[in-house]
Amino acid sequence: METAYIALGSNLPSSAGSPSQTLDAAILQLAELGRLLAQSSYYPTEPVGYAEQPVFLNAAIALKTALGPQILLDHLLEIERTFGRDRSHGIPNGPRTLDLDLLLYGDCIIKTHSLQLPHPRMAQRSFVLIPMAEIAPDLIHPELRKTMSQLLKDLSQ
Ligand code: PH2
Ligand code: MG
Ligand code: MG
Repeated sequence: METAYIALGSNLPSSAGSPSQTLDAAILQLAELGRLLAQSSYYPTEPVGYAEQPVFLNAAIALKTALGPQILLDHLLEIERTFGRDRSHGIPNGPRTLDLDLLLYGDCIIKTHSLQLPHPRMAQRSFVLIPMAEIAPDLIHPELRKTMSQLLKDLSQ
């Protein structure tokens, strides 16, 4: 069993309803993949990267799971599809019904084509670090050797 941290984001309505209803429904599905240990608040955040899109709602969860990291990622992509996410077209970093990013899986460091752990951009994104600092302030990033709180502090300086 390992603890995985997953970032959630939504800025378009899905079959579940509004972004907040989408996050509620997605977390219920994620909880089926193991044991939900923690769930952050939902944070409205300004879009990063591509500005001409609605405000996002972002969150993070901690999940204890027996699934390996690649299988877990496959399940995340499947859940994204359940909520109408279509990766075949659309603007990179553009609006989406649901985005699930595997941030951390225990202390694993993995660099393959399909999976990179820790998530390569997590330390640059306040919309990831704010919810992570809420649920796991003292968790250490296995590559950067800093806590989530410290990474968030570094970002705002
Ligand atoms: N996701 C992106 C790009 N930009 N901005 C915010 N605020 N929240 C996101 O989840 C987000 C983003 C690509 O995944
Ligand atoms: Mg993603
Ligand atoms: Mg993302």
